[in-house]
Amino acid sequence: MYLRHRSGPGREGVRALEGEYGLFIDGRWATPPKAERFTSTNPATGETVGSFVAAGVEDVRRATEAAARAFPGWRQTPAPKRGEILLSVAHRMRERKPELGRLVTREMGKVLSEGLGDVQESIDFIEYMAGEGRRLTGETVPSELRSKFCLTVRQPKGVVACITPWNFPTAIPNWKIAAALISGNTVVFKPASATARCGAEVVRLYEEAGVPPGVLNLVTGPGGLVGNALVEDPRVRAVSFTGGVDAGREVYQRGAKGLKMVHLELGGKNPVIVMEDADLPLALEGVLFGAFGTAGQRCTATSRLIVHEKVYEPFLTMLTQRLDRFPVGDPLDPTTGMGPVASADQERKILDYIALGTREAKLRYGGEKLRGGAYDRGYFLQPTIFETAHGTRISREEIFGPVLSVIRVGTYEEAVRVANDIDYGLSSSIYTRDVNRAFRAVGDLEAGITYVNAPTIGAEVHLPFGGIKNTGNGGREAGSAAIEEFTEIKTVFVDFSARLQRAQIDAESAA
Ligand code: UN1
Repeated sequence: MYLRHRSGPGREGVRALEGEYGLFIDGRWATPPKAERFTSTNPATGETVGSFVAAGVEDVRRATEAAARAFPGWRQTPAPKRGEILLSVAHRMRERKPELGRLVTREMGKVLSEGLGDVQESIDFIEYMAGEGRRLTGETVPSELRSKFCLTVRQPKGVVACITPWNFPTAIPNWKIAAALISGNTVVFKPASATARCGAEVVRLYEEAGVPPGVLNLVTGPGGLVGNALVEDPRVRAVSFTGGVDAGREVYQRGAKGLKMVHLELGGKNPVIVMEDADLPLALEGVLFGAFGTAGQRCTATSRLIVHEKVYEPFLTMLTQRLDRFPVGDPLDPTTGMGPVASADQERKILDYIALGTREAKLRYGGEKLRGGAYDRGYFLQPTIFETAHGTRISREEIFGPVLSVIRVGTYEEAVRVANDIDYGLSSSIYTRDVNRAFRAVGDLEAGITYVNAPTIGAEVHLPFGGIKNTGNGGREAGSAAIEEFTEIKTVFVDFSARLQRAQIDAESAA
């Protein structure tokens, strides 16, 4: 017997069960018999935020079957109608933004303004995709023959798997789900276990907005089991994954066996270059937000600061003095600059890198785990700055924490060389007042995203997002690129000449 959870419009829903969630398969919340459960916790306080089913292979199968059954009906639903449902999701999310923003902060630890920003990014993207339902454009081009019409149309891929990380627990799921659904696909969604409640609440909004049963399904559980089962399921035609490089490589390889489209958004080691003519107070605010916003746990976080020697010491002094007034603490308190890191695992990994950094570079600021009082309940680290030569491990490897490596350079050319000599290529930035140099940098920096006089974080949803090198495998999400990821192109030739016309052969003689 499945335990049915009360859920849906007009009813008490899962909150009545105090954050206890089932799987959402074929339009129903249910807990499989003898299911094991896991919990998510607040990284600031250690309190439990939600309890979830550790799904098994059999649950994944039921979810992909439900998605496959729902696919013919959903693909036939006119895209503008699909868009109306998305608009309703966005509307509901706007109404619940304060509550959802707090949930993001409670479950993931980013400060409340950023928790609300995460939800706003979801709303923006869902609304943008709703409008896309009235476009989904193809191309119309001339034929080489007479009385023949050539065009392309977009078709959905089928069942897609969306596997998402914990650092943007509502935004990244919505980037994937809304783009997949407007394109006519059906979805099986697996959120990161650490932020599964945010994932489940996102799904509830789609449910309440009237997404038909089976069109969006939720499975929770460990990536090694649930994620792999999803990627390998023969019904799944495409996979969209955001996470670490090692996991991404594995997803890619497993997907390749089934010749699936695998979209990967992986790591970054994003540089900010501060040139000698930069507006230093502006660069200071940008570096602070880029490096220590979300406690450095963004793929786009500023993790390398490349500074021209002429402004090196003054800029670093400004930065460290500013950090003295950058309180680390309760992420729900609006005066807090930085909250905890997301989990014990994260904390351990970051502290290991800090220990490594003290051996291979010079610790300039921070470097400690914060202790005493409320700090002891969570994973609070000091914002940390190392002065380092280019090439050290801390300046090359993705740490995903509030650790900034600062590298001194003598020229623009050296700055670009250092910026580009890295395995990743997501975001990049240059602060300079020289417009010629700024535009040169746009061409020179090897990355999917370049900012001028702005930090490496803060991408807007209607532009493509993604990177080169180990950051991904060539795709882009968000923007119009999102539609490309989730559709197949069909090329159509309509011959209305009422006779056989042969391309390449008859073109010369066509009358
Ligand atoms: C991520 O860190 O994976 O540009 C996404 C930004 C956000 C998205 C980051 N809009 O920082």
